[in-house]
Amino acid sequence: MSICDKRENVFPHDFAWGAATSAYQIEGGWNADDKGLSIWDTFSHGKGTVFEDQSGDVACNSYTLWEEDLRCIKQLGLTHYRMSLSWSRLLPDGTTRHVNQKGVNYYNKVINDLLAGNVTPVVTLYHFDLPQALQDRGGWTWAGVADAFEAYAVLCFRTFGDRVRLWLTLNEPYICAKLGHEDGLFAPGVRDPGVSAYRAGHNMLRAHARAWHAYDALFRPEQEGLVSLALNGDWAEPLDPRSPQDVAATERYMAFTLGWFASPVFMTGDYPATMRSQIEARNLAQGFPRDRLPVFVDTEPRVLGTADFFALNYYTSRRVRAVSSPPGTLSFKGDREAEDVLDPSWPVCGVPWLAVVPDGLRKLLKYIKDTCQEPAIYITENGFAQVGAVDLEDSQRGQFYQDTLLEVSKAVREDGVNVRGYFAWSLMDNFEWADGFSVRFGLFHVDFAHPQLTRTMYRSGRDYADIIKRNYSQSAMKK
Ligand code: GBH
Repeated sequence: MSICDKRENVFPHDFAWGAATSAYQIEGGWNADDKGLSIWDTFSHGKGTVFEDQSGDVACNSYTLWEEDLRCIKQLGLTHYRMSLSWSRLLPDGTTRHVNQKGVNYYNKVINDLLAGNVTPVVTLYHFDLPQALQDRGGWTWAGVADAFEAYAVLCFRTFGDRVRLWLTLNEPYICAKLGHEDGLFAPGVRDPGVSAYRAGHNMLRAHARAWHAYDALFRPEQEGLVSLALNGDWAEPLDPRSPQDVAATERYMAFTLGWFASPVFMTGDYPATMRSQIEARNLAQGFPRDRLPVFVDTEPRVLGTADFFALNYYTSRRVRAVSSPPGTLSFKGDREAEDVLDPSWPVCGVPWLAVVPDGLRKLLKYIKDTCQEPAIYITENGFAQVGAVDLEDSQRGQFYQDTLLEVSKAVREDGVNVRGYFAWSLMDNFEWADGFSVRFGLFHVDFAHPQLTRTMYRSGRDYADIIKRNYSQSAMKK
């Protein structure tokens, strides 16, 4: 039975039906109106970092074409829209010494237009685009970045918090730490295996915690909003479920991905025990620096409990097997001693990394319920990519959303998971980071060759709108 046939009200009446974007991926206007540079401006302007040397200089030009985006949002019938703010558009040098009023005006208009259209904004403060001026001081590996982030967050809460009630501080610190500082595939393009990723991750947690505490003390009493951070996580299962090595490797894999950030914030206040023991054992055995995985100190604001809900970005699932690391090579993968592979029975959509496994989401939701003290959960990203020739009749993607939301409804109804909302990635095709414009995640097609950057609804956009309408009106009837 498909989700469309369900008579009963499976989603809560106030379930958030959303779509998501991020500033650098859609805005363009990279140097318009006094915007400062971000690390993605720098990184994408370098040679050989992005597919065909593309950049987000123009992207969907949402800085100018916001009203087109709003039309798309309304056409889908979204109740919520997740967007991010460009730190360096608001604070060109990353600090509050100079606030760029034109940036403030832009986001005020976006937020006000959403509210006027009865759409609830969900605002991410940081989605991969650190001000270059802060990178020049060491970026996320520099301890002072937490002060700068706190000041930026306070400015945003003060400026927009009278209208924004749902905040995300950081998007996917795992990706920023690992791809940005271990692999060098994302900005800032640092390749410093086994060291910088942990340091960057630690400072991101410190920064997040500062922002949450600032909100809690200064703004929550009046604004009554909620603050969290968006964590990405694949669901993982052992390649060979009968192999104790693979089972243990799967636990390590989960600890070194979702657990890296979920454990300090939701579970224990520290990194997962397996992560600590793996890294410490390797430091000892191989003479690596002993302080590779930083320590949480109690002279700093506490990290445990600094999220008012769980925000999950889920895309795919993995099979995991144990690998032993070659001695003497310092690396994240070496520390983890776990390797992920695709299950040949899973269909892969577009990009090689995206195996389509909707029931992996259901299992991951249950896992989060069980390990993170039954938090309220928003699925802040989930989506399906298209590559190559554009197909506006993308019935596969519509089916994907249908199948996935059926699994979410089972998590709610059968597993008792408190899922509060779902955000499709993405509202429209956009700059897909290192893959440039070659990978299309949109519910709307964007014609990047056309000067107007025309947005056209895919068939999957109609399908998603239908799902929303059906569930929304059903729940309205039941209310
Ligand atoms: C999310 O990142 C982001 O929040 C969003 O901005 C992005 O557009 C969306 O997902 C889709 O990717 O195997 O070397 O090709 C998810 C992080 C980063 C996961 C790139 C897959 C592929 C690396 N994604 N990664 S590779």
